[in-house]
Amino acid sequence: LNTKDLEKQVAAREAVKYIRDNDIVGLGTGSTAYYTIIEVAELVKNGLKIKGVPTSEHTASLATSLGIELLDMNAVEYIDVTIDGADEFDENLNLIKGGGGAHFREKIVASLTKKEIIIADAAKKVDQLGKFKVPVEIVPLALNYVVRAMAKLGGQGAVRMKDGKQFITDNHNLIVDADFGLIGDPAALSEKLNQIEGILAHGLFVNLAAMVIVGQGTEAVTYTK
Ligand code: DER
Repeated sequence: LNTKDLEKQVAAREAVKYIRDNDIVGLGTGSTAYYTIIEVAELVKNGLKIKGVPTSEHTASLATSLGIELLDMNAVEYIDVTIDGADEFDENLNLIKGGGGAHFREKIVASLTKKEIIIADAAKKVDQLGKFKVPVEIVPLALNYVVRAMAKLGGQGAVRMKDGKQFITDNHNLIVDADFGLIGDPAALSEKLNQIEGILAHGLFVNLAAMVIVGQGTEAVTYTK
């Protein structure tokens, strides 16, 4: 594993220490959350009794292939602990997520979760959010309206492409990655984006993370508010 992957694994191994027997565990999406799923599968093999709630079809199939029993998010009233990645996090544990295109389901799972644990390699820590563009999941018929509305807020949005075609999410929607520049007040921008009809979910996760665990070399560093 290269340094960054080792840091992801270090963070994942620290995060799974918060999982208890009979927990309902939110399973994140992305290359960092991947290491969590591997660790959880190992614990399940050794007798840990948990049920997982996946944040994407990709995570669902990976978890199932590794023997983790899954629940649909409609089957639970709360989730005990979720372990997920992020594209950026700041000192207030506000996040930008959605780099993997899964942030709508991730945000629902995070909203259901008692203890939302974010894991990351050291490069994800920033002073101010915004170097990473804000992913916004949009219902296709509202695309042009939403792009214009975000432009009025100072966000230049471009539809995410994959293999030369518009990227389609698990929920059959589009993603626009919007460049707002450095974001001085993530909570305020989040509120404004929440007002735009046609946005299913945006990647600013404000006041959702309980802690962020960062792999720094071989050490796990835990940030709390
Ligand atoms: O799409 C997502 O929200 C992912 O969690 C993403 O933000 C982090 O992906 P990575 O762990 O592959 O960098």
